[in-house]
This record gives sequence, structure tokens and C-alpha cells, in this order.
Amino acid sequence: MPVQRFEKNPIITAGDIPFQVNSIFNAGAVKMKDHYILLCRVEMPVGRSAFVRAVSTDGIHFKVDSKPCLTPDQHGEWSPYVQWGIEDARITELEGNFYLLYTGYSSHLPLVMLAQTKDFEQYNILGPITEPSNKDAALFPEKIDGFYWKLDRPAAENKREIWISRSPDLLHWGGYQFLMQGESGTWENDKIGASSPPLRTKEGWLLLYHGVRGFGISSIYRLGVVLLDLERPWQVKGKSKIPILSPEKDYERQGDVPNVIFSTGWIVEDNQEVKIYYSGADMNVCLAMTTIDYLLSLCR
Ligand code: BMA
Repeated sequence: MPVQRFEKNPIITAGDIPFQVNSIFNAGAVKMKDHYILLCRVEMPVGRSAFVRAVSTDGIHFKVDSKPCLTPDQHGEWSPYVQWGIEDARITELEGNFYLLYTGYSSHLPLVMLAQTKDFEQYNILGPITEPSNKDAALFPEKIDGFYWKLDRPAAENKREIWISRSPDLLHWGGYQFLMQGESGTWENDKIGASSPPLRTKEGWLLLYHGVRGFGISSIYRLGVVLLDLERPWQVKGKSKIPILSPEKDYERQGDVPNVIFSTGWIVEDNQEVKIYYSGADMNVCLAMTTIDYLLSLCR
């Protein structure tokens, strides 16, 4: 099934939040027992972000908690690295825990933070797992060849590529390898980054990523899909030739950052139905549906 927007998008906007925010967007997504959990970024009136939880029984109608569940203030010794906000959590269920990889933003520039939770109420903040400048990090949901693996997007000079690295314990990382870069002169010309955490399929690890093309003062953010080898996740097996989702609707074209489709979470059911949670124009949470078979067909 080609990617289809939910007809009543957006599913969450600032008006649904029981406290004052500028915007709500870029939600990490996971299914916990029978509940769909979104960990959404809320930009507070001061212009710095925190996370709020939203819960649903059908994956479409979400109730947002009455206050943020994770804020920069809770970061103790790591506070200097999140002073300007925490952004864009990507959630991976791994060995009975949920891990959040998110951006810590401060005068030191963005870096990747790691936290662990079992219930989305208590969070164990484990600290930075990259130096700045780095963001768009996502953890694989299982060990491969005895190691944990993550994707991220270090920024060096004008390079904005996805890299992969491994760790024995989730805290110490090494074995850095280049994974992929945007194709010049196309929709992903300027930069790319991992969107939603890798999913195991029979043909390989399936990953959503975003590609950006800049036009002077503005940029367009779109989504693509890529397939990585199951045993050698540093090898790209195939990727979509064209974007799977591009800004078209008013709620994707108009907002704080126009012409942005950005995703940090998806949920798969029965190994087939895919719910992609994404945001339009950095202003809302939207839903699009597709299937694993369709996404795999784009990568062959
Ligand atoms: C990226 C991140 C996202 C944001 C996107 C579009 O660099 O900062 O949080 O949604 O840009 O503005």
C-alpha cells in the first residue's frame, strides 16, 4: 500500500496541549502492551523544547499529559548540554527497556543524549553519547555480532551524512563507519539524517530517513526509505529513488518552518502495517500509513 496520509491530519496540534506551548512536533513512537505512546517535542513559550507524553488505544486519537515528562532541568550534571532544550526523541525497545536517543541543544551545539525508561514516567538519564555537533541518532532494536549499534549524523565542514557505530554497553561507542550520503543534485542534495529507528524485516533493516534540499533562504525536508544488511548493517542494500513523502498539504507547507516533513517515530503491526508519525512545518503531529511490503519494494 503506497504511503497514505490520514485524512484528518494533523492528529495533534498546540491547541490539544493542556499547558502553554508554541508548538508540538517530532514525536518518538512505540507500542507498549496495548497502548501507543508518543513522546512529543513541545517548544515552550520561551523557545526551548521539552518532551510530553501522549497516549492512545488506537494509534490515532491521542491524549496529551497535563505536563512535560522530561525537561532540561531534570538533567543534573548533564544540564550544560541541554540548556537550550531537548529535541526529537527516537525510541527503541531493547532487552526489556525503552531507550531514547535525543538532541541536547546548548551553546556547545547539538549532541546526542541517551536515556532509559520502562514506563515513560521515570527516566534514567545516561548522558551524552556523542560530542557536538551531532544529531538524528537512532538505536537498533537488538545486538548484532555481539554489539549494540546506532546511527547518527556528525557534522563536519559541509558534510551531513549518516554514520554507524557500535558499543559493548550503550555508553562507549567506536568502530565508526560512513553509512550513506545524499545524492548530489537531487531532493537530498544538502543533508540527510536517520528519521525513525531501524526495523527488522526479512530482507534487511528498514530505515526511514530525511533528505533536505536548500534553496538559499529556505529548504525542503522530505522522507525516503533505505534497506541495510541484517548481519552487516553498515552495508546499504538499496534505497528509494524518490521521496516517499513530500510537503504538499497546507499543514506541511505553512508553519514555523515551511515545507518540512520530519519523522522520528513509526510503529509496525503484524509485521506489515506501518504507522508513520511525522510533523508538518515543525507545528503538529501527523499520521501516514503504509506497509512493509511496499517500503521494501521501493528499495529493491
Ligand atoms: C532539523 C531538526 C528538526 C526540525 C527540522 C526542520 O534540523 O532541527 O528538529 O524538525 O530541522 O526544521
